[in-house]
Amino acid sequence: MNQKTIELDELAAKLANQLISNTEKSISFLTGAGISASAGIPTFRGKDGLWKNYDVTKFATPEGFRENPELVWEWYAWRQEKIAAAAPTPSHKAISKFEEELSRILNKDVYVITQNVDGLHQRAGSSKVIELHGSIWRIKCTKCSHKASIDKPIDKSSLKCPKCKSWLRPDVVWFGEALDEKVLSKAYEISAQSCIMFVVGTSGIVFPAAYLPIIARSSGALVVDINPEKSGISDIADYFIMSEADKAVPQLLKAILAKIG
Ligand code: BJW
Repeated sequence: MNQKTIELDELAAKLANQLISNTEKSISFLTGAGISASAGIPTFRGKDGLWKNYDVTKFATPEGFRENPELVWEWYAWRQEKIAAAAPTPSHKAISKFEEELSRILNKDVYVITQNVDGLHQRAGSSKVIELHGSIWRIKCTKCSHKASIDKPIDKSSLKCPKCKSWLRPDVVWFGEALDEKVLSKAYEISAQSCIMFVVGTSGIVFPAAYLPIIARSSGALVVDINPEKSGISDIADYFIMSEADKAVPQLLKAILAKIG
């Protein structure tokens, strides 16, 4: 992909033009762990990533859970504590504000498709959030159909299903597990009818999430990748902004709104 160097103001003008001239299409964000990094929630990969010190096959696979559910729950309870103590970042807030303003000015929908399980987009006020990999704030039974939402870190003395006494597990998607069919179809549909897809803070190497920018681009969207390091998406994106999310997302979205407001 032949990406040119472009000033933020010129990029904002191109993106404003794209969203004004595609009246029927919406805007989407595909987000990953990097958007929550400045909230103090560790990413998975990279030098400060969770998996630098942990073995993924022990923590994010059904086999790992079957082998040692207590250990996996310990890891999830630790992450729940970290997430509960965190607040949405300037980038989460800017995306929510962008949704509000685009709805008001152009009656345009803004969707967030997130791989994160932390719920920070919803806490920032985004209303159209698709959680591809589930939520750390839901639990489900490994045997029966029991599911529940939780609003605080799990009590480690109640890890068994209240109905059938089997192990409860976090309602998240581990490697080798299928994503929820309805959630994935909605994500494909949104990607195909986006005129712009912003990709923020994902390594872009986990599928099927990594297909979404490809679908968006082949359906006519402009794809903007924002990441301090080159990601799996950077080369297929129309624009790659090499930056931490909080240094680029609020500024870029504000500049777009200024062009259309
Ligand atoms: C910043 C920043 C700052 C840092 N600002 N940015 C096709 C091809 C190849 C493989 C496959 C394929 N299809 C399926 C597979 C296998 C597998 C897969 O993709 N493997 C790859 C690793 C090769 N996929 C699956 O197994 C999926 N299931 C599936 O496809 O099932 C098929 C099936 C069908 C029918 C029946 C049965 C099966 C499931 C994938 C589930 C992923 N789950 C996890 C855990 C979720 C729960 C939890 O959170 O505990 O999801 S793994 C982990 O990776 C988590 C994340 O959501 C996901 C993506 O990570 P993300 O968000 O990109 O984070 P990082 O850490 O990788 O990157 C952070 C980025 O932020 C970096 O780029 C930094 O530079 C950047 N950054 N600071 C902005 N301040």
